[in-house]
Amino acid sequence: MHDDEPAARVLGLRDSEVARALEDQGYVNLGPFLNPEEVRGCVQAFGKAVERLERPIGDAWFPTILLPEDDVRDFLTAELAQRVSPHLGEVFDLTELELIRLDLSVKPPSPASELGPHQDFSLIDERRWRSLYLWIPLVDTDERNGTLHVVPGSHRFTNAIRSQHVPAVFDEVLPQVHESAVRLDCRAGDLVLMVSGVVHFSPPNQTGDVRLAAHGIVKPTEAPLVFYYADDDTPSGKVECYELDLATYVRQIRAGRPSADVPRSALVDRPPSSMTEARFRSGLAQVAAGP
Ligand SMILES: O=C(O)CCC(=O)C(=O)O
Repeated sequence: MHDDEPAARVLGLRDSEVARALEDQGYVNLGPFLNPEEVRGCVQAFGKAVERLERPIGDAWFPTILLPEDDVRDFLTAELAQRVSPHLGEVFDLTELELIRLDLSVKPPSPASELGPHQDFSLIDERRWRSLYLWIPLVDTDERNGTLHVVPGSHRFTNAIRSQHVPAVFDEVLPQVHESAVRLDCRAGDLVLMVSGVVHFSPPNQTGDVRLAAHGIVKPTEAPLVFYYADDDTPSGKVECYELDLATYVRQIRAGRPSADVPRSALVDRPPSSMTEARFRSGLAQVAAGP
């Protein structure tokens, strides 16, 4: 974000105080959202999906949107949508916002299941609009099973342009990230909302059971999806923007440069790829000073 540009507003929330909290702090736990039966249904769907995979799920954290098995991925999204979608209108004005992703965040019981500090990829032009990340744990979560941790307000001073090909890393400030983060202990079925762009992480799952969360993204309906791309052929210091549908976006994460018939919609300045301690500390001070 440039200092001279006003920050994009969070639009489409039914509760304006929730919208202000999201703009200011970048996250909010709205409490109970799915009922116990709906939570059980989502967990059972995961069990069926694993049977269909006929292979071990491994030790590392993964989102099921990246499963290569199209049928299993689609099965899970349909099962989750059946339970989550009927509630979305309680929180969002669905004439303004649309759900563009819904899958499972799977944290197997393993030291390898840690998910380090990161910002999610930006899916829209965050200088104009805000998209929101939904996180709905399907078990009670705490430090032991690797609950979500967030750095309050970090969407206000970190990169607005992020993708597989335009990374934003926090390796230089790991102690500061951990010191400034808030741990979100939740009950199964709670809804946590986060502005896409907030720095977050989840420690390894040290229990004996897999830790599941349904997670998704809503974005303003009018905002096109943007795939940010850069390689050696990109003009120095710039990022290429392509407007794609979600399936193509997910494919391009692996495939890289879009084919020549996809028009480039813009060329924008490339943000710094690694967060420095000075920038992180000054960002935190700006957040502490108020909205
Ligand atoms: O479920 C988790 O542990 C966190 C998931 C997450 O950070 C993500 O999907 O970006």
